[in-house]
Amino acid sequence: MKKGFIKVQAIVLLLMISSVFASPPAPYGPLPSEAQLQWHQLEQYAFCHFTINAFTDKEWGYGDESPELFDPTDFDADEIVQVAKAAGLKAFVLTCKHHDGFCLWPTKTTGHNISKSPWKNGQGDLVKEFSDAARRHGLKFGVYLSPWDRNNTHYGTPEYINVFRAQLTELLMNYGEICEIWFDGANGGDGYYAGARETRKIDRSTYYDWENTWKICRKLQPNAVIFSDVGPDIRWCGSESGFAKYPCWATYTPVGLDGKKPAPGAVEYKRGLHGTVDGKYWLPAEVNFPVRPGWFYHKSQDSKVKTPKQLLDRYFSAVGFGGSFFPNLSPDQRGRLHANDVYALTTFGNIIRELYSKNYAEGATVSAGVIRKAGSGEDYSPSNVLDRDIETYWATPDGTKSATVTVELDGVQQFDVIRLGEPIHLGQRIRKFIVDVRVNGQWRQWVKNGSSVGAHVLFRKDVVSADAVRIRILESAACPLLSEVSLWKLPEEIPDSLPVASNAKKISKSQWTIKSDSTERNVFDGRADTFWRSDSGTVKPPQKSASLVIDLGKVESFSAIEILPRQDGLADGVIDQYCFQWSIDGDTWSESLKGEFSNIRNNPITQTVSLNKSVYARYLKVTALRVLEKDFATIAEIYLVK
Ligand code: FUL
Ligand code: CA
Repeated sequence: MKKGFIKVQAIVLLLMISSVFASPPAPYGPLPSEAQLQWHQLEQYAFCHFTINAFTDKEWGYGDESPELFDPTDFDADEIVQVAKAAGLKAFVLTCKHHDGFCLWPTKTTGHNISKSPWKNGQGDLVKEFSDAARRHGLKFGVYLSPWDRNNTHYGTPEYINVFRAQLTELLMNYGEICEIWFDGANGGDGYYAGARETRKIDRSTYYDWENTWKICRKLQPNAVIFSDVGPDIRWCGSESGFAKYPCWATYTPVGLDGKKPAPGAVEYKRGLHGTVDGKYWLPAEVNFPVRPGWFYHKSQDSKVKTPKQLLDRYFSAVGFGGSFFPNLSPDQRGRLHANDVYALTTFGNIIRELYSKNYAEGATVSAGVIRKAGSGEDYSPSNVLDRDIETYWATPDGTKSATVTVELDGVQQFDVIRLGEPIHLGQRIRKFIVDVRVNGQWRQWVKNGSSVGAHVLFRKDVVSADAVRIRILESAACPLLSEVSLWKLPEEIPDSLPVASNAKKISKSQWTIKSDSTERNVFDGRADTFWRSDSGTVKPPQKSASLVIDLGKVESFSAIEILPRQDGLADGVIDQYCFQWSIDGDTWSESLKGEFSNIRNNPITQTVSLNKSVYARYLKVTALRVLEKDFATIAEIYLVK
């Protein structure tokens, strides 16, 4: 008894002494939760947009679409999930309800759901099909539930929040473990609203009472991360292009609009591109982007699928900057993926597998200028950067602001990618670093402007033959820690084309003219950076709209009109409600073809309007009924497709 007591005392004393001379580094700043740590390890996962829009050729349904339109002829969840898996994607997040309000599962909250569709005689449940398939193939599963609902009669009233929460509860209770819950910017605007067909404005910062909705998520799926423009777990990177910006901090202080509290859809979202150094919350970036120009399937975009090279470029800006790579899959009317998408995704997967097949830092010897003193059971040696385990790391003593770690490779190695990581469970600390490589006995700078590191950062450079690599940490908010230094090489061939080429032919614009010689000709100069701009004050719905008439030079036949919005990132004058008319003689005009360019603010891609037949015309009239910002209209380019 006494002996045991002394032994315990001795251990306590030893622990006390070792904690005076050595102790683990104190955490710095906001820290990731357990769920966020798990999420960081996913790195790449699939989004999937599939609903009635695939059958109506729309990006945003208005909410008045009949459920009968949803009838995939050859749906195959296993095939889609297996393509995602072959692309190296580790989870699958499905749009269970998009803005049009159609629920892909037999919800009890609204009749506007899949049980009213002919598919599987109304017995189908797409959420179940996909969540089961994801699990069968070892992928996690996540759900997207659009807060904006252009179908629901209650949208805009407090009652709708109950409907929304009931839908969320169904999704979180009936489909097993959910890894991510995805809420978009929660628009509000015009819609069908059970026949009202009106505009319903909501106050985005108060209407949804997000705090209490997030509580439901926490209670029902405590391991899931919640995504929105403002978190609370994962932030939007502020772009749908697939590119974040470096440095890209895992911490973020969202700034609300007009001095209001930040809320989904009511933040200065472009700040998400970089995040905030020393930000208030741990809110790493998710880089979501469609593999096609749009989020939903459109036949006209079959040849515009991102190539393996274009996917890889985005990988280096997403995972490469410390965020996640989140490409979107768009099943077609069969309920399957087009051959170009399958090719691009699976080829991308092969490239990533090859990239990570050999770590050229393996077998290296690592040394550092300073090493933190380790207590018993602790290990802060520099060689910890080699094991690719984020929890083991090289640490420096308290008070250190700069330090160097040198990796002597196992002979001369050839590589073109370096990957670094911090043990983020202790926060994000490194602010500035340089990577040098030693070539023929000479050190030379390889990465010059290193800044954020976080869970992972990747730099892709020209292939180098070097026998040592050195990371010089120049600035750190607290004693720097490093958990990973690894070196990789990309395959020589990165394909940049697609197997199925387009057969859509565009009409030559060489004979096009306009009435005057103003900026109007900018719509057919073939340049994306020049645009037509109508005079200020010409667009003021519902009274005023700006029109542009083009003379094609001769009667042409075409079946689709393409409009490229201005490409300089500004929303001023970007048309979101259009009207087209055409004429053979310039006197008698066709009926108006009106519609909406959905999601053009976040994703300003070429907008294709199919006429569903070929028409003959020499004159085309384009009218801007509504624009996103300001009171004039702009168009960068117009194309006519045969
Ligand atoms: C946006 C939506 O408006 C788009 O349609 C798409 O779903 C994208 C992922 O989020 O907020
Ligand atoms: Ca132009």
